[in-house]
Amino acid sequence: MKQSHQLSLMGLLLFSLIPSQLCEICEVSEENYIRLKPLLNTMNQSKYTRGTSSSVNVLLSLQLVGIQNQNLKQKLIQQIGDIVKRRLSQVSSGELALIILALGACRNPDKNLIYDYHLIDKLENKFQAEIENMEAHNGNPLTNYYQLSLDVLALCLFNGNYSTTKVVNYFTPENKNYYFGSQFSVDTGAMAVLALTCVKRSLINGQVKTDESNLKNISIYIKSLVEKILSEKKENGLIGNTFSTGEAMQALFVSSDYYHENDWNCQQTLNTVLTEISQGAFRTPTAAAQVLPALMGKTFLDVNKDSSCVSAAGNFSISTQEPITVTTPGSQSSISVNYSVRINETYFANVTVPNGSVFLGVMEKAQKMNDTIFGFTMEESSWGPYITSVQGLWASNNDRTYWELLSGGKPLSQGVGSYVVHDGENLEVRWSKY
Ligand code: CBY
Repeated sequence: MKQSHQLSLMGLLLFSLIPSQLCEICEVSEENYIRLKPLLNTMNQSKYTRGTSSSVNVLLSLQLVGIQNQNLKQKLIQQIGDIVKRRLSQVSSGELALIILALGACRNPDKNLIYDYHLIDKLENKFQAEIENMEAHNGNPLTNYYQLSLDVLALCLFNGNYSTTKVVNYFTPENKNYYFGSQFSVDTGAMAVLALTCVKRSLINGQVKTDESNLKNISIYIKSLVEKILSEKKENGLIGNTFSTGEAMQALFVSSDYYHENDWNCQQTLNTVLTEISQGAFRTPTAAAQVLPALMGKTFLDVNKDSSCVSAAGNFSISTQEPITVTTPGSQSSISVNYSVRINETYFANVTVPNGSVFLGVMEKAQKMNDTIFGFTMEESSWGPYITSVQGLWASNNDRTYWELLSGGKPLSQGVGSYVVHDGENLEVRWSKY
């Protein structure tokens, strides 16, 4: 091959590997901000007494979009401050990453907490522990790849130490941790795209040095993950399901060099999410917090833009009106459902609960009826209660086992604390592998 030819081929190759950093963003227009109000009401009216993650998710979201609700922000920062001072050892790697993102998102005094309490060093250690667990337990991290992606993202944005080669080794798109069973996890893939994009940008800027092949591989991974995310796009524009769409949008905003304009109709996705908001789909604070940034054209990569976190949206008021409670109309005051626990055998019960009850109400009633068969334990997560054991059989991240929730044989897309059950429904908790 002639040298000039070789040169132009090289140029072409470089051009395709180091795409411009332009972003395709569609966002809610100012006159439509009113349609976001239910999200803000949910975040504002929450009690934030349980767990850590929902307050962290909400603070990060408010900081990113520049909402000026000082009362709420102060309350959240104080809570997070308490966690940082008192019980950091109990916090998972991804939760710590979120804390760093939330505290670091704005030019404000709370940012100092990150450095005063050495949060970056501590995150490096927690990330290392995730990797060691993978090495000891068949590639299974202590938590999951959604959290590992958050770890890499926070380390990358706040100049922590991480090995680019390890990132390249562990984040290959074929890795089983992107999947639950045969289902690609859009939430996980989206968070990985954000993390890998940050790593790619710091390699290109020369902030981090590495060999060419790592940069090339990271670009290849982003492209492949973006394809997987887009292949989960539904006819109505949602990507994955209602709750993963916001994060998928963020991933697609930062990776527009890797797909064609016609591959994604952002406006359609945005409109469907707005409709879902009006139907009350985002009634938990974490759900509201995770969808809001994308709707306002923001991504987690904007965290280190060092802005003062004030925006046009900042002033729109938040009412104190109570959220509409979920009660289905009708005269029936109680309903009956079929509930079963499936391990190898299936154990049935017919359970009567008040109309409007959530899945957890059914489980509690069944437990009262027969504690040996229907006894269970749970822990608080950012999304509400998570079932950890039934009949004394415990879910395990090392074994990739969990208690799956189903209705009519189909997996639910909400947890036990938010799924409202219907009369005559066949509910099941099933011992499963992911
Ligand atoms: N967050 C995390 O660490 C969680 C990451 C996440 C990918 C998460 C979804 C996405 C997100 N945005 O937070 C996730 N789920 C994971 C990793 C998991 C696994 C947890 C174990 C582990 N290795 O960490 C696992 C076991 C596969 C899982 N989720 C199970 C379940 C079911 C829980 C049932 C129970 N035992 O209580 C359930 C209810 C699915 C089912 N049918 O059984 C489930 N998850 C759901 C529905 C969800 C969505 C919640 C939506 C909602 N409105 O409540 C979810 C947003 C989420 C939380 N899971 Co998981 C995904 C979705 O539908 N888009 C970081 C941390 C700092 O907060």
